[in-house]
Amino acid sequence: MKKSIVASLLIFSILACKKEVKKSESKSTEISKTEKIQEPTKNSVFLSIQLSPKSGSSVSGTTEFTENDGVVQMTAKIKGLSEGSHAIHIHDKGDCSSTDGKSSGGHWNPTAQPHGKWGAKTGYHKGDVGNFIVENAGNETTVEFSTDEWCIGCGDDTKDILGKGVIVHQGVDDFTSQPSGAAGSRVSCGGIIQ
Ligand SMILES: [Cu+2]
Ligand SMILES: [Zn+2]
Repeated sequence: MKKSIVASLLIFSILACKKEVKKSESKSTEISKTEKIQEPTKNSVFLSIQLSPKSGSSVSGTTEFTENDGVVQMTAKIKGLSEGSHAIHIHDKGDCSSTDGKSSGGHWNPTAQPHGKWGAKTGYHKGDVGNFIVENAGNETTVEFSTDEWCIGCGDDTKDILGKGVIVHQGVDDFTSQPSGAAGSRVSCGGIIQ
């Protein structure tokens, strides 16, 4: 009789012990969950993508997008371009599968505006980043652009660059020809995909 009481006490205390362990485990999970929820409220998003050669070029590089307090900063580092001016745009699709880069579609234009120079009163596409100059063909060229008219993954179709594509052109954007500024062949492409 005594033995069985001792045995059942032992089992009881083992069970009680297990329960306590479980309780403290669930507590710690709750804490880490709250920590994870707090992260996005900092409102900082970072995305780095590769630019791949297209149309028989050797133009490659990277493009980084950082969103802070509602402003998206784009930093593109491009090499393999010829000296002079070249256009860079955000196109409608993040699909760079075709050899000529045309799988990325036309300019990203969610607000149904004419093509133009960024900020023009007559209108411009949300993808009309513009032109940049390559001063030395042997060096990497950095292109910087920032705007509060974009976001990274916010879900607002008029602002969200996620799923779109970065296109570098061989030629110059004249800001007037429709629908894409007559910037010539697409020499580098990168899908804006996480
Ligand atoms: Cu373009
Ligand atoms: Zn355009």
